[in-house]
Formats: sequence, C-alpha cells, structure tokens
Amino acid sequence: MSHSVIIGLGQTGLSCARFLASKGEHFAIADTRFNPPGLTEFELEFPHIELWLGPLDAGPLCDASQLIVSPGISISEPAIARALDAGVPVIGDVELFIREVSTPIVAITGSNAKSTVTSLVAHMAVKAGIDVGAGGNIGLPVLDLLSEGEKELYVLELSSFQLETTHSLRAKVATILNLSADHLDRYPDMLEYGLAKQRIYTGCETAVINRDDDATQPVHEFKSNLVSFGLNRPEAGQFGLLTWGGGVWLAEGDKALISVDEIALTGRHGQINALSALALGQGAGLPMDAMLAALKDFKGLDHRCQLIQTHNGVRFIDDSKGTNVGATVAALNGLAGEGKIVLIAGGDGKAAVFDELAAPIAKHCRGVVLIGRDANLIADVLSADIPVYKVGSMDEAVHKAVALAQNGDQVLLSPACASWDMFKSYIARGQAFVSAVKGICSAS
Ligand code: UMA
Ligand code: ADP
Repeated sequence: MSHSVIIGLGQTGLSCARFLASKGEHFAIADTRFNPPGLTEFELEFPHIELWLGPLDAGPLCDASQLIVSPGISISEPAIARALDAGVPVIGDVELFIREVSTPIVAITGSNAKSTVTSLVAHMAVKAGIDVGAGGNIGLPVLDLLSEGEKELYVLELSSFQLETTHSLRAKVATILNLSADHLDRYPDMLEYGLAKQRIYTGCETAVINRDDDATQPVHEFKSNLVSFGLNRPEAGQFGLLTWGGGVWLAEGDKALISVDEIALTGRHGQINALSALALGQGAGLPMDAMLAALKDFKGLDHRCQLIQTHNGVRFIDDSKGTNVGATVAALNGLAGEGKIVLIAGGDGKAAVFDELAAPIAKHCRGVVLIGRDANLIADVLSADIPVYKVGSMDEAVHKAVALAQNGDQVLLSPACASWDMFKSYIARGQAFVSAVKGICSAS
C-alpha cells in the first residue's frame, strides 16, 4: 500500500501527521531522537501509527511512496539521501501546503529580518481588511494555518531548509531580503546556502530584491517583474529613501510616501524593513494607504532590537534574535547614536566566521561582554583596543555591562550566535537578559 514517511516529530512533523490523517492517508513517522518533543502528543493522537525512533533506517525509507522531511533534519542525511537516489520523492510541509491552497502567497526568506517583515506585511493586510494568514519559519507550521479555513492571502516566512523541500511554489510575490553567513553547519558553503534561498523565486509573479545586496537577485533565468528596495534614492517604480522638505522620507520613485519619523520601526534596519514590506505589499496588491497606516503602529517583534528599559541614562536593548553575524552587524549599525554600545554576544556560532563583527564593534562599542561556547572565537577577531570580558552566565554578563556603560550608552544583547549551548531558545535567552536587567535596575 502506498504510504508516506514523515521525518521529524517536532512541530512540523506533528502538523504533517494531522494533515495526512485528515485526508485519510497512510503514513509512518520517524525521528532520529529517542525522545522527540512531539512524542507524547503524537502517541495520544495516533496510537496505531507506526513510529520509528533513533538512527534512520534507509530500508523503510526507500520503500516509501514519499518522504515528508522536517526542516530540522538535512536531506543529505545518509538514509534520506539513499531514498532520494532510489527515486523516492522528498518534499516538506510547505510543499503539502501549497498543493492544498489556491490563495496568493507572499513568500519571504533571507538571512535576517524575515519574521519582522512577515509580521509587518500581514499587519498591512489586516489594515486593508484582508483575511490573512501568516506562518512558516516564524513559528507556526504552515499546515496549521489550514485549521482556520482558506484565507484571502498567505504571508509565509520560509527558511532555506524549508525551501529545499519545496518544489512547486508559485508565489504572487517573493523575496530574499538579504544574504549573510548562517547555518554553515548545515551547508558546505555560502553558495549552497544562497542557492537554497533562490528557490523562493521559482515561478513567482514578482520578485522583490535588495539593491544593496547582489546575492538577493535571481540567479536563474527570470522573466517576471523585478522590484527593488534600498536605502538610496529610488528609480521610478522602486522603493527607497529621499530627502524632501528638510526630512527623510520612504519613497516610491520620486513620490515621498511617509517621513521616517512617522514610522514606528527604529534605526536604519527598521527603515529598510519598512521599504521591503511596502514593495511586497504592493506586489500583493495591498492599498498604499493601509500599508502606510500599518507602518505608523508596527513597533516590531519582541527580542528584535527591543527597548526594555532606560535606567541611569542607559538604554537596555534585547536583540536576542540576533542569531548570526549579519544580524548583529545590522543591530550595531542601526542602533548607533551619540553614546557608545556595550555589546553582550556569544553562544553557538553555527560554524560562522566572526571577522565582520570587528569593524562595527571597533566603531560603536565601549566594550564587549562574551558568553557561551564560541566566546573565544569572537574574542579572537576583536581589536586589542576594545575591552573584552568573558563571563559564565547572563546575570554576570548584564552586571559587567552595567559596570562598563556610561550615561547615554546602550547595553545591547545581540549575540551573533544561536542560544542552544546555554538556553532552550533565543526567547529564553532574551527573557534571561530582561530579568537580569530588571533585577539590577530595581536594586539600584
Ligand atoms: N531533529 C533531530 N532529528 C530529527 C528531526 C529533528 O535531531 O529526526 C532536531 C534538529 O536538530 C532540529 C530540531 O530537532 O534542530 C528541530 O527540528 P524540527 O524539524 O522538528 O523543527 P520543528 O519543531 O518542526 O520547527 C521547524 C523549524 N525548526 C528548524 O528549522 C530547526 C522552526 O524554525 C519553525 O518555526 C517551525 O518548523 C515551523 O515552521 C525555528 C528555527 O530555528 C524557529 N529556524 C531556523 C532559523 O530561523 O534560523 C531555520
Ligand atoms: P529572522 O526571522 O530572519 O531571524 P527577525 O525579524 O527575527 O529575522 O530579526 C532577526 C534579527 O535580524 C534582529 O534581531 C536584528 O538583529 C536583525 N535585523 C533586523 N532587520 C535587519 C535587516 N534589514 N538586515 C539585517 N539584519 C536585520
């Protein structure tokens, strides 16, 4: 009998199991972990479905009619690669989703700013009175969106891992927001990582590219519309910044749309994120007045350059979602102001090279406090002129940062690393920072 094998029993695997069960399809499920996070829920809901835990066995995978692989496990895993070689189709949850819906899709990838821009475009659609669903890598498996019935528009955040197993995406509008080193523990090099992201443009009606980042341009033959965003003055039909009436404005061509002082997102990277969302929203057919209204009240998401508190003239900023070098560079450049920055960084670097941190740290930082597994790798690239301290916990890191900071400075948690060596997630790491900050501020 034809049957699928789902690989991975996390959020994605569970959503795939529920979807296949709702269709009355046969399937089995496998996870390399002996105690995957979805186990208890799965056993309760699907007591009679075959479940294989521990190292993957190529035999049953080669006998499957298709493999539905979760993003957390690589398709180059030997047992999956054997099945692929044997001609077994390998897909993911996003492929199942797009085969199921006919609604227009806004598809968003990039190394950074995906969740912010996904949420902002969805917020723009809500302002326009459109019934919109947002999901994907942002934390809600796409198949879970189906429980609310088909929407008028989907805004999907797609990771390179999800794109690798997606074959028939035909987005109304698609973007690679930016490309910088990440997940090099999963890809042999930047080329392969970038090619996985390029899959977002497959069959799209409009591609939105970043003028300041060539790696966001489609590399394969491309005949659809191309719209760009960037921080310079835009050509006709493109999005950018222009100076008008003594102020700086977000603009489309030579048309000033909204003053940067009126948008709720802050910093240079806030402006670029607003511009990319305008380009995407326009590609999806959203009215400009609703998009501009959304920019006025969308303040950004938690743990992304989020102001926690100001105490004794020092601003404390939680950018725990700064999980790669590109994000931390953007945060440092975007937040730089009159005072200096005391940076708290470090964690699991996912095989990254940290050299690009050196210049913005030399320019903007008063000192750096390092935590986590790859603290020494970061310390090694920093100029000898910058005071660097290595500590063992978030509490110690915040104490040290407070001791270094002066009136007018910012204490910024932007680790340039994943959190997994010390915390359950970037959220737990951000919460640890916030509670340390609150503790210190209330005590002094
Ligand atoms: N794993 C195994 N064996 C398996 C399957 C998974 O060891 O057989 C491990 C992997 O090390 C992986 C972890 O389990 O790190 C989770 O993998 P999963 O595929 O079960 O993850 P889900 O719970 O389904 O969550 C996934 C995305 N996780 C990953 O891509 C690692 C979530 O993105 C996403 O929100 C969710 O699907 C819904 O779409 C998280 C993420 O970290 C936030 N994404 C990366 C990023 O943003 O940088 C790409
Ligand atoms: P993603 O979902 O891609 O991880 P988020 O919206 O969660 O993106 O933001 C992650 C981090 O990226 C933020 O915490 C911030 O440090 C950084 N960031 C925000 N905007 C940009 C940008 N336009 N370019 C580069 N980095 C950015």
